[in-house]
Amino acid sequence: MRLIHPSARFRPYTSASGGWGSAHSVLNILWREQAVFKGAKALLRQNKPHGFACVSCAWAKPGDPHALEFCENGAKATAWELTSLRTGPDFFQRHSLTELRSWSDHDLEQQGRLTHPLRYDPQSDRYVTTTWEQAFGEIGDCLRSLSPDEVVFYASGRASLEASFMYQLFARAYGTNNLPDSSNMCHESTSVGLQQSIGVPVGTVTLADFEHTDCIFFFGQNVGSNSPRMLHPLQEARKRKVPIITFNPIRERGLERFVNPQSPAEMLGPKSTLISTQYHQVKIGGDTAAVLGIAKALFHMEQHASNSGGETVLDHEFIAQHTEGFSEFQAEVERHDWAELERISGLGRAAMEAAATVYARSEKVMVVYGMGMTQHRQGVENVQMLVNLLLLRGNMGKAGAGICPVRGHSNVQGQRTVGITEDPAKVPKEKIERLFGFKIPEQKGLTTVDACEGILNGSVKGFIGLGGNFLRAVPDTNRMEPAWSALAVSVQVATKLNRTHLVPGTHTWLLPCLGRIEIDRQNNVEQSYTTEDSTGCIRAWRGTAEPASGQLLSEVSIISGLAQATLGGETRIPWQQWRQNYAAIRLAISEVYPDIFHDMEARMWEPGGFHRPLGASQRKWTTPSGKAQFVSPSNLDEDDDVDEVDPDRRSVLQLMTLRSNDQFNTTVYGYNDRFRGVKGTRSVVFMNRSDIVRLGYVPGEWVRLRTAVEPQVVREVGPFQIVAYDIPQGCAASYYPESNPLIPLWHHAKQSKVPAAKSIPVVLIRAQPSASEADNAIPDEDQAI
Ligand SMILES: Nc1nc2c(c(=O)[nH]1)N[C@H]1C(S)=C(S)[C@@H](COP(=O)(O)OP(=O)(O)OC[C@H]3O[C@@H](n4cnc5c(=O)[nH]c(N)nc54)[C@H](O)[C@@H]3O)O[C@H]1N2
Ligand SMILES: Nc1nc2c(c(=O)[nH]1)N[C@H]1C(S)=C(S)[C@@H](COP(=O)(O)OP(=O)(O)OC[C@H]3O[C@@H](n4cnc5c(=O)[nH]c(N)nc54)[C@H](O)[C@@H]3O)O[C@H]1N2
Ligand SMILES: [Mo]
Repeated sequence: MRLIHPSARFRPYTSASGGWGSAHSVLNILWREQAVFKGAKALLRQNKPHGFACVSCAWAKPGDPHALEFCENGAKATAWELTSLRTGPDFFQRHSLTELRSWSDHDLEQQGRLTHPLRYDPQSDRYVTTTWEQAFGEIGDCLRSLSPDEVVFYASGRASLEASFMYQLFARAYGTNNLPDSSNMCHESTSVGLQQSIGVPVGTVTLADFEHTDCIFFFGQNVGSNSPRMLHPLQEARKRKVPIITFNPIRERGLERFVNPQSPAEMLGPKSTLISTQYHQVKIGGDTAAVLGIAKALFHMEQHASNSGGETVLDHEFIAQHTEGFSEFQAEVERHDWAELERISGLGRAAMEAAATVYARSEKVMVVYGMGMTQHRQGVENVQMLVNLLLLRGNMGKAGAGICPVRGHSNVQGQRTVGITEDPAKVPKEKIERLFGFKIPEQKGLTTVDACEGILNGSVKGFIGLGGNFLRAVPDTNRMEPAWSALAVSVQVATKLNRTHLVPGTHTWLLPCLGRIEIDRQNNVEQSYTTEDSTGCIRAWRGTAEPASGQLLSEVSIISGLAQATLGGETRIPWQQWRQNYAAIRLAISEVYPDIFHDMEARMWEPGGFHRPLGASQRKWTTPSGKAQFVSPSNLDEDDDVDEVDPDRRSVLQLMTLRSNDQFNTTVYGYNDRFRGVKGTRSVVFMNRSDIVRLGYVPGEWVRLRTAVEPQVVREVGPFQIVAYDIPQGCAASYYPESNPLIPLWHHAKQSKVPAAKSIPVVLIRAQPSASEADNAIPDEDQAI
């Protein structure tokens, strides 16, 4: 089945986010996935006590849930997993991998759930069914024939705490710390930045803080599409007149207006809630300059207050008692004049002063942020600038204040907590060695970028993927695919078919697993599982729907099967016992991490779960200096790589790669991006109208995008149609994952190695659409001024 696109359109979206559009969209997908009844029934249990944790984002789930505790995109994710469609053995008999490689991401996953364990057969170029026993045995043989440091154990951020804990033990007992996860492409800038600044790798804000805060800053996060349930606490805060100050290059609808689709009064009435009270369209990569501007304004206000005997603006007591590096930071701020800060941020001085004025008036401020901060060359410093801003007025370690990174995958934060990390220094080594009777390898493992380098240079020979779509999510995808075929072993554990599964190595398996919404029975007992959300809250859940196929195994079972086949009885890890009773895994987790997980079995069912202890929330700073750290930025200019191609940067645009409202990462549900007004296509590049004219184009023209650094390697995507959009001059946007071939592998955050997917220097090249692309073009009249 190939998708017939609805015809492409572009009509700026003028309604609020949420509302009828959202309700309509939920019904649509339940219908399309043939999951109306099953899906609707499941939605009532979503994010509820004794129900399942939404498989979409990691935003906190309240202890006293609403009657319907889900959002449009959470409902889409549920329908996507509970679909009645199946990708069974007959599908693979009909289609070779060569053929399937010409299919789109959307069409692949749209085939439905995988049902049987599969092995790639090179002769017929097809996946053929195998048995679990045989698959485990053969994979075990393959892994034993490789050297452990040649194998990568990737995790995508969905697997439960139980499965994740087992997975890292498996990798380490096998002999490697090669444990990259999706976090390496996502919030690793947070983990590195916050650890240095405040001594914890995670955010400090909890749901309760939203009830106390009196001001919220929002940097580079698209709440309406990517964490819509957060719109509820934001709406509540707005009802209390809490100002929300947003920094984003484009005017995201969810950050402007919201109608709660679960409130009949709002749905029927004319009222929507204004979300952002100030909206600053900062240039891509201009946030550090913007924060320095706000700090500069605060220092001026402070000076003025001290001259006139007014109230102080900075919290001097907090700064003296709790922080280090303040005077260096202040000197750095003074070093940059307004003209420079205005040029780099793209904001006027008055805008930065306006933000500072509200900040100075507020007593309990929180900063929320997302990929717009972390996926930059200066991703780590971006995060640290946000902390600096909070520290200036003691907005850390008190109710209603703090730092709030919005994580992506629903258990990505938890995976790190239970040991999925390439850095062995971050796991309790002695305890694990003593309990389980093996030595943790000392050598640091590979991050995602390192793993890609290893695949390119042939030093990585085996790859196990616990979920995800690695080959589509990573940078430089056009260079990665050919190299991937040289893998000796590729094992992918998945729920649905994706691109990564279609590029086989010498020995290749595709192992289908239960989704988290499905009932997981072991020995006839229904098992529960746990996750940790973006606010450090740990909670138990259980699946509620019948499994998509009788052949599916849980992730826990698959890991234990692989581990037993690979390691035999080499360790004291009780794989078989754990597989049969997940409470035994939790007991082991609480023995290894007692500070966080003591009495886990009881506490995990408390309403709303339990919070992990965080020093920074008590103003205890576990940094080397014992204080919270002001960090001075090393460089305000996002892109120091461009000069080699175009020193005056006239032709170069700064490209950010975005998610639409109709996708979950590489899973493309559909071709509409409702809030941005785009329908029926993803082949677009959003540009400022004056750039379009200046570069000699007209809206609607077709172009290819080419990366403007390292010209000896041609990195191109397209053709895309130009859409005139409200975006700062010099900036452009296109969709992820289609644009991933543009990101050079080395173009990542300097300290965290998160690919700089939000600041790719590109130039345009005029192009011709194919007949079918031209057929589905956005009509000219949609772009008339
Ligand atoms: N429905 C849905 N939900 C999701 C996902 C999904 O794909 N679909 N993905 C999940 C995952 S894994 C993650 S990590 C999160 C991602 O959620 P987000 O963090 O919201 O990530 P993006 O969609 O990439 O959008 C980043 C936002 O940052 C802005 N931005 C880009 N560059 C800059 C900049 O330089 N400065 C500023 N101030 N802003 C900038 C963009 O305009 C955009 O609004 O969502 C999670 N939830
Ligand atoms: N250009 C660009 N690149 C990016 C980003 C960007 O903003 N721009 N964002 C980055 C970010 S933030 C992230 S997190 C990564 C995401 O990278 P990944 O996490 O690797 O990718 P996903 O698209 O989330 O993975 C989707 C696949 O997961 C499988 N799956 C779904 N549910 C389950 C489950 O319960 N169990 C198992 N075993 N498998 C399951 C399905 O087969 C599905 O096809 O991409 C990164 N790449
Ligand atoms: Mo993410």
